Amino acid sequence: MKDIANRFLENPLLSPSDLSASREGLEITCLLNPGVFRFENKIWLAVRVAERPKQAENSISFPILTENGLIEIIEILKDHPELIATDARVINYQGIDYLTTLSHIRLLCSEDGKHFYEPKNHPLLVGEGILETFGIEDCRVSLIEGKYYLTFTSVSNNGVGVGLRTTTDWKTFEKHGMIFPPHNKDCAIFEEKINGLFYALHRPSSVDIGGNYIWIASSPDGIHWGNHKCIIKTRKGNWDSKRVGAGAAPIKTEKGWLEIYHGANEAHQYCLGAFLLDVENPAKVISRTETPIMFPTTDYELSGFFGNVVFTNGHVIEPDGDTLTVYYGASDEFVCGAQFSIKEILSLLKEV
Ligand code: MAN
Repeated sequence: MKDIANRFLENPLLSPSDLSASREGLEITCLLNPGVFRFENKIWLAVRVAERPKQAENSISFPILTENGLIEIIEILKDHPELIATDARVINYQGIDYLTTLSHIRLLCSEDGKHFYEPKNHPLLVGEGILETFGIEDCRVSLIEGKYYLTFTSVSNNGVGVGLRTTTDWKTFEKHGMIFPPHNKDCAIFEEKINGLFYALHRPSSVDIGGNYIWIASSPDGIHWGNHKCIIKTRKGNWDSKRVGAGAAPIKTEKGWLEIYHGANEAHQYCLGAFLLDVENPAKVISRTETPIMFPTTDYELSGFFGNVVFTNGHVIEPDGDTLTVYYGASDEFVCGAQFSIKEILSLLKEV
């Protein structure tokens, strides 16, 4: 097993204390999993900001949104008999699952890809309506024919699905509602149409038969999706045995579409791997890495809000055409960066 990521010496690039909370009464618990794009000669991150109230010793409290966009705080005593709180990210109370934090998406930009700041006059992207009362998360950004497509996880007590908004100026956004209903997340739209159609990777989950696998779908308009096919499954006994999910939009190479994906095992360790899809028929998997190309190793990847996690849904390709700068969430708490050689990743793929 070889970790081939060249981590930025400046890591973590962003920590919760670097930004201010979106509302009075909340504090930032985690900054994670940014979508990445170039716009107006800068590198931008669409960072997931997870917030909650300052925690009291004997209770767990977290915000949820009402349908009208107001915040409601739920507070539960830690010794309540109907509380199951074994995962830092999600609890079950009186038979209902809740998230322990509420996420929105915040735009940050940078001239050098390492020092990020909040630009003026750009809105926060927040959950809206009954399908986003537990927030929006893990935004992927794809630029297609001059328009940015933002796919993100929409969470509510109705389930976890994929929402879509589009923009050209990052100030005004068109909302297209939920494009993949629950349970679904990790949706990355290809940045080029193939034979006239949009393509997207997505990750439905089956509770009984099936699992947490990566699927591909196509669409005539980027909004209505069909022709679903399951293309990448978990591998028993391997680093990606429990769940797999797409990272950012696939990278077009001369060998095919290269996708960086995350895989988690039974112990909830999240690593990154890669697979390659046929250029003309992206539902055809050509090859896949057997071992991860990156796994949690540094302090900030091993411990934090939810330790032992490297997770990516955003990257940029540098002007040399080979250096891939991947931005990633470490321990579900910090935003970090690392560089890979695309050629090196391609050399590690094994035919399937
Ligand atoms: C999982 C984790 C959390 C996330 C929820 C809802 O529990 O990925 O970080 O908040 O799903 O998407």
